[in-house]
Amino acid sequence: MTISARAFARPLFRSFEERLGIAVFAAMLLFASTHALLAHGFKAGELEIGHPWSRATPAGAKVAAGYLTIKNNGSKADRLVSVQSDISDKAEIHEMGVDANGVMKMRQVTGGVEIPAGGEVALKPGSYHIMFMGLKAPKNEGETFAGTLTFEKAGTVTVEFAVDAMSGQSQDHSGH
Ligand SMILES: [Cu+2]
Repeated sequence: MTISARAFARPLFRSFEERLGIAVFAAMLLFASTHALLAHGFKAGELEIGHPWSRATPAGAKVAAGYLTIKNNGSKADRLVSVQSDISDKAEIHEMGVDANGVMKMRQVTGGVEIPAGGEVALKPGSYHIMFMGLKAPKNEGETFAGTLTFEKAGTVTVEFAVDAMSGQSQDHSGH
C-alpha cells in the first residue's frame, strides 16, 4: 500500500521538483539582476564608476544630491567636469569644506574634480557631491534616474542613480 502510494506519488514529485527548480532558477536570476542594480557600476574608457546613488527627498524639495565613486585605471589623470540629468534644471559639482569660522559649508567646484592616474575619488556625503538643482519632482526610495557625467578625457557616460532612503548621514542643503 505504501509502495503503491509512493509509486503513484513519484512522477508527481518529479514534475513538482522540476517546476520548483525552474522557480528557484528564476528567483536566482531575479536576485542576480536586483543585486547587480544595488551594486551597480559603469565604465567610461579607463574609468570605473561605482554605485551612483541619491537620497529620497521630502515633498517640495528643490535639490537632491548624487554620490558615486570614480576609479581611474589609466596612466593619465582625468577630470569630472560636468553632470547633467533630466530630473533637475541643472546639476553642479559641489564640495563640502570648513570655512574660516570653522563652519561646514558647501561650494561649487570650478574646473572639475581630478581623478588621479591609478587613483580613486569618492563623491560622498560630507565631501564632493553632485547637486541636482531645480528638482522637477521628489525622488522616492527605490527609484532610479539617469545622469550623464562628462570627463575631460574619457568623454561622456550615462549612469543610473539608485535612490536610497531619506535617513542616513544628513547634509544641510538649506543654503540652496
Ligand atoms: Cu551641495
